[in-house]
Amino acid sequence: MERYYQKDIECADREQIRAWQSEKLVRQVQHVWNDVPYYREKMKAAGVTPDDIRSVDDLHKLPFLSKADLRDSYPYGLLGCDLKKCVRIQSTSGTTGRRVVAFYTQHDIDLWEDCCARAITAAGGTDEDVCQVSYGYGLFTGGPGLNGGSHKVGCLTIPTSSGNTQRQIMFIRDLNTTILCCTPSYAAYLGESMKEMGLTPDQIPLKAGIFGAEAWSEEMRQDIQNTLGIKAYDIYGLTELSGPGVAFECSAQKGMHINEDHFIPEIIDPDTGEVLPEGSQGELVFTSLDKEAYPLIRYRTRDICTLTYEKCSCGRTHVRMGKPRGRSDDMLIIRGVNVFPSQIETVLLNNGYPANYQIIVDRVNNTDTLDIHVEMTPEMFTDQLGEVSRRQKELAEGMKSMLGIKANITLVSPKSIERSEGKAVRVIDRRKI
Ligand code: DLL
Repeated sequence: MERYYQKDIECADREQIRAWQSEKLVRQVQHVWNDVPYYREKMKAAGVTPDDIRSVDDLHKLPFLSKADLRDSYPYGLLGCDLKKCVRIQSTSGTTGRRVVAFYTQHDIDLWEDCCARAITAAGGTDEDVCQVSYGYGLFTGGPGLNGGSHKVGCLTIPTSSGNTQRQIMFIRDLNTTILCCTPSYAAYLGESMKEMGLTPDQIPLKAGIFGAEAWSEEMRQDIQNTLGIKAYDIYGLTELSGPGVAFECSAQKGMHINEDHFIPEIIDPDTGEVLPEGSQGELVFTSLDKEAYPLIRYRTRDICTLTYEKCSCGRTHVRMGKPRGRSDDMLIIRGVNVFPSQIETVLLNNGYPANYQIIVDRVNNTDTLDIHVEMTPEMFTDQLGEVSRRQKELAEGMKSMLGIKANITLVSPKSIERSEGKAVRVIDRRKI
């Protein structure tokens, strides 16, 4: 049963998709004008009224919303309906400043879970599957979103939440879990733990994984797929727009289809705000089309990626986003050079190291320093100093050619870098600027 492969919507032609988007956009803009004074003021300041918005072609006239707007209007300033109609909040995992609190009506939750159900279906999930949801449950959207999607698909759902690795593995083996949902870093850790227990991929019942909530490289995908013997699918989303399921990968594994019946994406130049042509790399901006409680227009995600409208071999026509290469605010500027953690990860995985590393940036005598601590695998572990220093030098050269700046590499013993059960913390920036 594939109730959530909604072919009439997911494979509609472009003209049809634009017609739906235009109709919904007009309605959504009227909704925020009437019900969200904060955004109405922004529209007035930009000299736009709902009458100016007749189709998707007018989208660029509308003002952007940024994370700062969300924080300034905390907690109720962007609420689009009577609080009485809301049935849930979720909140971001942000570590600095005020949290973002997103509100949901029952209708909003239904649509969100539909999006997650599409993602599970695209990963091959049906009501025959056992789906273990090892994303955190609670304020974080990962657990609740995929839990709801899994129910809709009709999978037997195991709500383990994150953590307690031995118990995760016990459920996978005893209940024959076929689909695993968690962050890619936790999937890698589960794989490593199962390997240590002597389990080979054919002894692990999993067939697919739905991994997201943080940036991960193609190399990391290969690693996870090989250790667990699965196909690993990417999934994207953010609390402000509902949670996971804004976009998801299909069997082609070539970019994530954005649920265009619910969201309009744009790519802009993060410095000027100018909308960029197809294929350009820039900041991803979303307009939600159906949300009642927390409708966001032209919300700047700060995620950097590209969009492609090229035909996908799976038959879906919804636009695909490339893997975000980190957030614009994840980007480190070291000695004036832009460095993304994902570039560092690519060098490590290409050289046979696991994705267990920590990036430490500091400023000594007014000069930025970049130190990368990298775990060795048990196979490469040695106490011969000459061999360790040869490896460090080799890796430093690889980093120099990828990043264009010098990095100090320290190889550390296996398992010495703390593992994460949710989003991994890779960067420690000690600079006081
Ligand atoms: O991370 C929602 C989510 C849960 C997505 C489970 C996928 C799976 P937030 O905590 O609000 O929500 O963080 C959103 O995480 O703006 C991206 O920077 C990053 N992110 C999410 N998915 C991906 C992905 C959830 N597949 C922020 N690849 C987003 C890269 C991702 N980064």
